[in-house]
Amino acid sequence: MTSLNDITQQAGRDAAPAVPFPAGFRWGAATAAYQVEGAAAEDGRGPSVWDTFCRTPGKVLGGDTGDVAADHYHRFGEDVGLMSGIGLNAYRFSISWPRVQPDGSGAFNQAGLDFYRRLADALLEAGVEPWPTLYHWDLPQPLEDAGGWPERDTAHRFADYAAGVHAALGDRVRHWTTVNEPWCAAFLGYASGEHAPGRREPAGSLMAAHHLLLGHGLAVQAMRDRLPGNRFGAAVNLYAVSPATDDEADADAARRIDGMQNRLFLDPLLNGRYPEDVLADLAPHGFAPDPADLPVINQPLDQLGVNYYTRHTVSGRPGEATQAVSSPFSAHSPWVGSESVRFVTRGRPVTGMGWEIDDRGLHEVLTRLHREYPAVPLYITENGAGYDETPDGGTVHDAGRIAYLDAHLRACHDAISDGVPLRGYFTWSLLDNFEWAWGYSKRFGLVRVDYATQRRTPKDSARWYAAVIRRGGLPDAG
Ligand code: IFM
Repeated sequence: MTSLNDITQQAGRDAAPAVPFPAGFRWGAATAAYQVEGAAAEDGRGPSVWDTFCRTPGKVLGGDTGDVAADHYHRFGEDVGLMSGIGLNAYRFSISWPRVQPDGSGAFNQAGLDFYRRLADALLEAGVEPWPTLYHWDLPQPLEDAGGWPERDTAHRFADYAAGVHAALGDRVRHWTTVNEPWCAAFLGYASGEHAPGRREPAGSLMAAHHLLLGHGLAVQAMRDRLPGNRFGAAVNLYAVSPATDDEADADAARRIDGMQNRLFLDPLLNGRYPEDVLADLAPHGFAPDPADLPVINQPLDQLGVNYYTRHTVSGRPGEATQAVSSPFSAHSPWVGSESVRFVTRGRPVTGMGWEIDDRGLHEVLTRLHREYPAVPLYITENGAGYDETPDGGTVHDAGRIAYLDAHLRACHDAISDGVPLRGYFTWSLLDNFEWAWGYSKRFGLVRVDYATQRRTPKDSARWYAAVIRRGGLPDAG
């Protein structure tokens, strides 16, 4: 096994970067509670929608669950050691709502809060800044039983939960992310049913999206009132979107998908309104959110998290070659209001998820945000590549992941040179982990996890990333 010393020493031998990032840039990696923690029934944690979903036959590949995952709950000390070996100066993790407030309302579970206090302390001691996300999809089951995100009350429960976590951790955590990828939580969870809770209710999914945004706004209000010095934001999964051809129908398909994927979230968060064309597309589904919620959603943001993986190329004409956009389980579309749109494969190289690799799309997303929306400090809160991988001679030679990360970091650098206020980059993921409906079949980690032994093995990409951080940038493209 490669030791941490090896990681650091190799990084130390590298020359000054030809492509330097600004001083103070956050170099991070990300995980999420249900994907890494395990300890699903320990120390008072209650069930979440994902515990229930994983136990529903046919929902997750191989019948996998997050019961043990990467056992981060018990091994976080070792994992923090890995982070400092790589040289990360920030770690994005999520707080498990059912671990700290098992019923989703009412009493908090002190043992759950203590876990995150210990984690934050270990990080701070190692010089790694803790960046928690409050909601990465593990809704407490009792709240789902009461109607889930389509119910307005869930947004208020989320704000109460956020205030409770903030009271416990606000003294040691400065940067807070409210909701992660509300598009996925709303539309994979409540429209296509590929994700927990597996409901297929188009109208309900739209209200889920609205209430996730409302929950974000209410949570920011609740936390900022408690301790004004902290920094607050959300993390949205944005895509570059292109029409397959210059045909008008394809242009309209691109407008719709950009509307549902990007603008449905960015416009209320940053401008305090839903886009008119998207509201018109969604009117047949009865989407008529209360306009009084918009100023609540539109809280001043201190940071915006961008999760970027690929581009959508779309056609509005029948008969184009198409590809599934998310998992192989989808029988229903997550694209409410855009059902006639087809996703076109361009034949570019793909990751193990089947997602086309398109680093220029990241530059496009960042410069578009800078051009079209009010200025806010940006962070890449997720970016990475998942593959089916096998270890080779005590490590993993993940050249594909290194090439992916290198290309996307160059896109970030170009965006910074173009004036985009990009302040940090968190790769997805620190560790191999539970990839939702794909179970453990896809690996995104810088560090391999052998799930039978829980042994951690840094991959080539961990050493590569350590060298990038140590140099403060990338070498010449060569
Ligand atoms: O693993 C997920 C993560 O939970 C949310 N963003 C995308 C990642 C890769 O699919």
